[in-house]
Amino acid sequence: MLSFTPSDAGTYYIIIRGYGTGSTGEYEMTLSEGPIGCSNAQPIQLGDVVNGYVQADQETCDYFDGTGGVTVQFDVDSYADTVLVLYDEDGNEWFYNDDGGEGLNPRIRALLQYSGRYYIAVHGFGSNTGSFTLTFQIAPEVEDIFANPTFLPANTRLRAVITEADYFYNDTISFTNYGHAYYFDGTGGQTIQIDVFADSLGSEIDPIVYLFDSNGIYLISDDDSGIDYDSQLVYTLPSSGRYYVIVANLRGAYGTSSTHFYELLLTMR
Ligand SMILES: [Ca+2]
Ligand SMILES: [Ca+2]
Repeated sequence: MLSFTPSDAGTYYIIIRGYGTGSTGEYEMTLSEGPIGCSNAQPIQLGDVVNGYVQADQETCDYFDGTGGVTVQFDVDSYADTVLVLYDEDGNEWFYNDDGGEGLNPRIRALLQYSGRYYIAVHGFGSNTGSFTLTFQIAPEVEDIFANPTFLPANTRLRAVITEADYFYNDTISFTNYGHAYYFDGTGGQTIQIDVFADSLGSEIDPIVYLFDSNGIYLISDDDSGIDYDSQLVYTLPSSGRYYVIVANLRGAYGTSSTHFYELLLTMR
């Protein structure tokens, strides 16, 4: 089998000949369009750890035959800033992740929707190039971040540290990072302000804050509206009830109380 990605539009020729002289016979040939954006894929299996190299503006592709209902996880480890893309059997992009793993490494955690072929692609973010290791495994059990949130009192400044134990997963937004969940109860029409202080205090965290409603539905987020890279979210609550807050590190990293701390303030007017 030959798979090929044309670099230019135009006419291409295929020549088929016998190997050596006197080698004759009938043959059949089929020509079909490969998956969109994922050619020259190599087979991989659950449990595999494979090495590869990302070229500028090119994907390195693997394929696997997955089982519907199984949650799998892909992790890339690389010095280059890489991106992961998971395609379905028709080559349609299904998941994309840039920095969901540690540092700038991507991670995809996916509940497979059918039994059949999938394609997983690694490519450099922008024109990044470099060697990488791709790990393909059954997704480790991770408690949903909203299962056990911390109460966030109004008008009280809290201090917290993002450590390795704070790896979380949120199913509704298929989101993984390091951070914490909080909850508070609010009144419809009330304007709230959530400040996350980190960069301005000398922490290595680039904070991002997300707000969700009582059903865990995403409402709004803020990255850098505060001082330096700090977050400041101002929002008028649409209804009375419980709200959830996630504070995470946009750099996807964790550390100690001297490197990865932040302070959180919910102001209710
Ligand atoms: Ca990345
Ligand atoms: Ca930020």
